[in-house]
Amino acid sequence: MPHPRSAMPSSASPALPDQPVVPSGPVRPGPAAKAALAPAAAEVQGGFWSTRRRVNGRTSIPQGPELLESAGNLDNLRVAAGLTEGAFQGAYPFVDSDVYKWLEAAAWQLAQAPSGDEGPLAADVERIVSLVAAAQQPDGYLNTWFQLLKGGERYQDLRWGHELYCAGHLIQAAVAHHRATGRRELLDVAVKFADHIDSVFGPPESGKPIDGVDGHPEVETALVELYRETGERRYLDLAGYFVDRFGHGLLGGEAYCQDRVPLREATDVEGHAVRQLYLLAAATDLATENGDTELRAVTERLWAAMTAAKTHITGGLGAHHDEEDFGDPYELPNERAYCETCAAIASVQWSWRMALLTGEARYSDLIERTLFNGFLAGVSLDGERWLYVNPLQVRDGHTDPGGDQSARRTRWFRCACCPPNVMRLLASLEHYLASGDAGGLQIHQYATGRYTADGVTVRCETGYPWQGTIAFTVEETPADRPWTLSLRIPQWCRKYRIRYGDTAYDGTDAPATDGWLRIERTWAPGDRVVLELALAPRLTAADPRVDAVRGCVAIERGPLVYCLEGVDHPGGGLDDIVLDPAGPLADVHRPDLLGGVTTVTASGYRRPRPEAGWWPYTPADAPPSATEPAPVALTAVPYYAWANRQDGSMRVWLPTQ
Ligand code: FUB
Ligand code: ZN
Repeated sequence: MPHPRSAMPSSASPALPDQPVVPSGPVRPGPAAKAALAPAAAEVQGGFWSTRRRVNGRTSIPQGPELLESAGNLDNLRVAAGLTEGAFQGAYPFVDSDVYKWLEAAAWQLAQAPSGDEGPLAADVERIVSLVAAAQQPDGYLNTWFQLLKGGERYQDLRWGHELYCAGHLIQAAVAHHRATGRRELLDVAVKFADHIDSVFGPPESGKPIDGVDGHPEVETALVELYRETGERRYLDLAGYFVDRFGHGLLGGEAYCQDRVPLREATDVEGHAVRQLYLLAAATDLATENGDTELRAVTERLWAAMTAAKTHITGGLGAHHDEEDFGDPYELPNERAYCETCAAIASVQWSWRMALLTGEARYSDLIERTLFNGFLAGVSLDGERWLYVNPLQVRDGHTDPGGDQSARRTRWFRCACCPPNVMRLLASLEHYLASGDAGGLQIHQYATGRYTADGVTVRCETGYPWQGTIAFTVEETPADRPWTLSLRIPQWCRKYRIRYGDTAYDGTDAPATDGWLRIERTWAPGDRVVLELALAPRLTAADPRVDAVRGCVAIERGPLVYCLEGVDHPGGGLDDIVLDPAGPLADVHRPDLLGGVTTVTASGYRRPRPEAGWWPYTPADAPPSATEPAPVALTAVPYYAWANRQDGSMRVWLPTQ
């Protein structure tokens, strides 16, 4: 069926869409792909994610052009296009990518607008797409930093230049624009740039001028998607060449930019977290398209290593501030947790590709943990302020004026990689929720909405994550053949019930296999299945090798990680707080608080302050203190909602003594 927008008139550009739009998202494995699952078409129509996406669509995305204007990103394009004169604005060679990520977000947003309702956003997109096209050089090259500041000196600094990284974001934006609207103005720019890159980069035997890779992977996964969109095999091969050239010293052999060891030989994630994760997303894409079992094994191995010892409870990734990189195994600090918002996004992107490739539920478990916690904390509830890094603790005496890499929400950053990245993931979120295969429909994430795969449509209604009841109604089904509805039983869930027909089953009667609860039958329209996940608050401890949190617990409820905030605990801050693990945990829904959240209360006390910083140690002795413990009622709020009331203290992990 032609997409309603495929006939949209264009005032600025006469180009008409060249093909009907089949709604699809950022990842669309090709017809010959070896993926176990294919993304399902989905709509989010209510509930938790609908609220967050409404803020994204009504506030964050519409404010993008003004922010990009005031940061100089758009002027850079104007100058490169010869439309105006001026100097390069911005601190980094990758500022163009902020524009491209915003364009991608806006494209996915346009895909959700009812036909004809795109209004100013469509006009902004069209205007900025024209600017990008005008700034492109005749041979396809485009990077305003190098065009304006470096006198056109291209590809001289692959380690830091980000030229291919920016190209990657441009390609992803173009694919999104094409998939969402059917228009190909931006796709034409992307194809021209990709062809240029293909003419310049290649292995020594290819005779091409440069045997090299970009210090920041990103173009690789983008090229695979461009192949999927255009059918042009050269882009897939180019992506494969790039992925296999990391680890050969072309970037000086540094782990930071994934050059210490060839990916196929890697045994653990390392280096700059976003770089590592984008590279692994590309490797998964290649394994999917090429049936490359060695590459698949690498991605499985590294994902297992990452989740075993390098992932914070929030799903946050990257332990170090100095190089934005992964630390050693079990090196997972609290105050200085880096957990860049972009790394959370990259993790979701990679894990979704893994989920599609393998069909395994554990990848969607991590997606859920990351989405609800480490990712969502990156944007304020009003959609106007951002966190670049996402620490797990902010101390009482913390003084931080905000800005890049700070623990304070900030309006925009000098390095503004995260905000438009959040915008594009939220705007395309429905594509990460469900999948289909020859056997039926798999629901990976629970959100009120509608999911469709291969002649099957199921509607989902739920108050998740506040409530554990998730009701499915079959709306469309083949009458004559059975199919399987697969529901992910989250890894955190200890108890569930499922009702279908007149019967209710618990986890013993209807066990989940490898995280999937599979219900196979010949369905009829109107059939209902109700899943009830027990959401009682719980305490979670970490592997004792994580020294930073040994003796601590975290409060969780359903998929949400909780934290204490200073604002809820006046009279002494959080540094001395101790939770009584034997005390009761109670949940209370508070529609008035933080846009409506379920809080968890617990009992605890403030540890008496020791008289000195060090004292002679005796087993079982408390440090000498002049004061008595003071009981405190603890109130925990979801981590994603922290720092929306004031810039105070916060902690996720709570000592138990
Ligand atoms: O280098 C481009 C982006 O800026 C990275 O992905 C982020 O980590 C930030 O350093
Ligand atoms: Zn970022």
